[in-house]
Amino acid sequence: MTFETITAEPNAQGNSGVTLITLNRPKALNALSSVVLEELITAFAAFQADETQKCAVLTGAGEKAFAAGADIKEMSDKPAADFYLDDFFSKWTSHLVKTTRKPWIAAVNGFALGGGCELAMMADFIIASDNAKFGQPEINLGVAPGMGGSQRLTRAIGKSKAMEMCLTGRMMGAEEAERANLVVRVVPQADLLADALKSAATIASKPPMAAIANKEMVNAAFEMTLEQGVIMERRIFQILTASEDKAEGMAAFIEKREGKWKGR
Ligand code: CO8
Repeated sequence: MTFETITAEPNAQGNSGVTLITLNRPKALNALSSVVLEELITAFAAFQADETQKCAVLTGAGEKAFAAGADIKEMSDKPAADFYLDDFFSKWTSHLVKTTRKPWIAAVNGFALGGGCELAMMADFIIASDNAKFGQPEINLGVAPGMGGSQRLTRAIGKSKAMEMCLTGRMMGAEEAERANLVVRVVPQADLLADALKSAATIASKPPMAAIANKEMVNAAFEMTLEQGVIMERRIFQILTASEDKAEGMAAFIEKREGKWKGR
């Protein structure tokens, strides 16, 4: 599959079952234009539909940015009615967060600002390079986050830090982002992609249906009461006990061998 503003590579760098998707407008710091949006939706749909692919990594081309936000040049003279009538960015969230049921990781390799930070936070988790910088600087443009930043950032790092970042537009460095639980870990920039691909390959080696179920359960913690979430978890667990992979996984443990997964 060829794209204009991104690349998508199934079985990336020899990692079976791992799709690498790269935002590829480094001169514009991988700003998220409407073409990027459409292409990302297509790439994620292809990843979701391809039974051989189990986990994806999303990163940015170049050494400076994951994505420096929505494309300001494209938005600058767009009438408000168009933002509203097109329900700007809603398709993105629904495709990347809801339709993509398989796990995916954001490997943040520099600036992740505005829509870039919001895009990273749509991932199941974030691994950051040591030069990563996160921020919601929309206030400097006379607007505010529009792709979930005010909600996901607040849930991830708490009210005080999220509020301060949205109100001042300041950037948060990688070390602080790790302390604040925004990212899983920080690695040297040169090692970022290898680290993220390794993590994705580990996930891709797990029973695929169980991986989807684990993702669904953890995400439910943000949407449900504790009681509802615990019931939902128990029901999914019970459903998984009927899977062929459960029989295989437990037999493999007892027979001291690796499991061979069917994904059902
Ligand atoms: N959009 C378009 N182009 C961009 C963007 C962007 N977000 N960010 C950088 N670029 C371009 C620059 O214009 C420049 O292009 P050119 O060479 O043609 O002038 C090139 O990338 C390199 O950028 P800089 O020269 O500025 O590089 P610096 O290293 O000096 O600065 C920064 C890097 C600090 C990242 C700086 O580029 C910057 O502040 N960028 C904008 C960051 C920002 O404000 N992001 C938020 C955008 S708004 C947003 O995401 C809102 C989403 C929700 C909207 C919801 C509506 C419903």
